[in-house]
Amino acid sequence: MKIGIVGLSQVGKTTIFSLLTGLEVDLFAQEHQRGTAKVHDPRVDTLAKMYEPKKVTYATLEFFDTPPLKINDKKERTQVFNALQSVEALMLVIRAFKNESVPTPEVEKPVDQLKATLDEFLFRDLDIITGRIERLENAKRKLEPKEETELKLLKRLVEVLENEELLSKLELTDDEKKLLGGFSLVTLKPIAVTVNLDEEQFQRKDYETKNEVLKICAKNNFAYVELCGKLEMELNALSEEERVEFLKEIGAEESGIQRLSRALYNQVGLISFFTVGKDEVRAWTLRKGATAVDAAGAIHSDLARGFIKAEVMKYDDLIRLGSEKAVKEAGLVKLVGKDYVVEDGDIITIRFNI
Ligand SMILES: Nc1nc2c(ncn2[C@@H]2O[C@H](COP(=O)(O)OP(=O)(O)O)[C@@H](O)[C@H]2O)c(=O)[nH]1
Ligand SMILES: [Mg+2]
Repeated sequence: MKIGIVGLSQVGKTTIFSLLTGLEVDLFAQEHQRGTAKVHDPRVDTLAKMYEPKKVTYATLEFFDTPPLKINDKKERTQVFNALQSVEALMLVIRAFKNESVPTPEVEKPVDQLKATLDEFLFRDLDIITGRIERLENAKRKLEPKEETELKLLKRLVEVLENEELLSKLELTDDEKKLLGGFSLVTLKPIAVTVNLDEEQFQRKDYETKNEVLKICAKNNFAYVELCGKLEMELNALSEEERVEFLKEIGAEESGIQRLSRALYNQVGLISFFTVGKDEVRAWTLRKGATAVDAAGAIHSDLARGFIKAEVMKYDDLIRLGSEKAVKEAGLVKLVGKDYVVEDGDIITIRFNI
């Protein structure tokens, strides 16, 4: 799953990218960078304590950092979004932190940054769609029925965008989604808003225009995460033990980056199932609605091909009852077929034959 990090300049995009991926980055580099981030999941830690496996593997997300968007700068916008065509979701970063030594973004208030960035998203989609409409309308031939349908749909989209609304508010049929798939429209993608706070704002859990930011997020179904980039950088420099201690002191259970990775994961509609054993405890990624045979396929295509049944135990049952044996005795290990819809937190063993 690929996620693009976007926002105005000097809001902390590259800092957050570096924290998420653990990559050392040059803050002044302007080219796109990509890296992989672990999705923190305390359930994996708990399972690892229980099974003491040789290896522990977390789910991952892939991130793309981008150069800053500049307000009303079409060239810059095209560059940023062309690089993001393959991403499935966007993390939109805005800055609340105040620091005189860091130049302020083009607009200062967090809510104005959010609006300005969303406008860039809208403009991008309008550019793409109106370009396509022109090409269809200027075609020197009779349009095919499929193209007529497309043209009608595109005009519907333009109306939405011209009303300054995001395309994600539309209910599209599967056919319509397919028609639009190739355009990689920005405002159809899931969006998570991340606000970069300073320590003082982080402590009082407030910043200028927060209510307005929250309103926009709620209206558009954006995920919303607050974190303090500076604090995260300090946390990052600590050992695991010191980190736990430090987090306790500030009254948090996990770091902002850990929270962020999970919020993104959920926002994109992903769930995890687990495999457990002495060799490895591992979290695997599926889309909501995926079935047992999809789970088998995530592990290995052979398991999907030779799928017979899957044994499913619920993470919560395992924790509540304390052992796999106890879960079995309570009759809570279910044997399921191909079409079983996997739930987040299922612990799965595939029975297969090849
Ligand atoms: N004080 C403070 N500075 C930060 C924070 N996050 C990032 N910065 C600094 O802000 C500057 C811009 O950050 P950068 O990640 O390059 O922003 P980008 O332009 O959005 O990629 C850098 O000098 C960072 O060290 C933060 O939470 N607090
Ligand atoms: Mg940057």
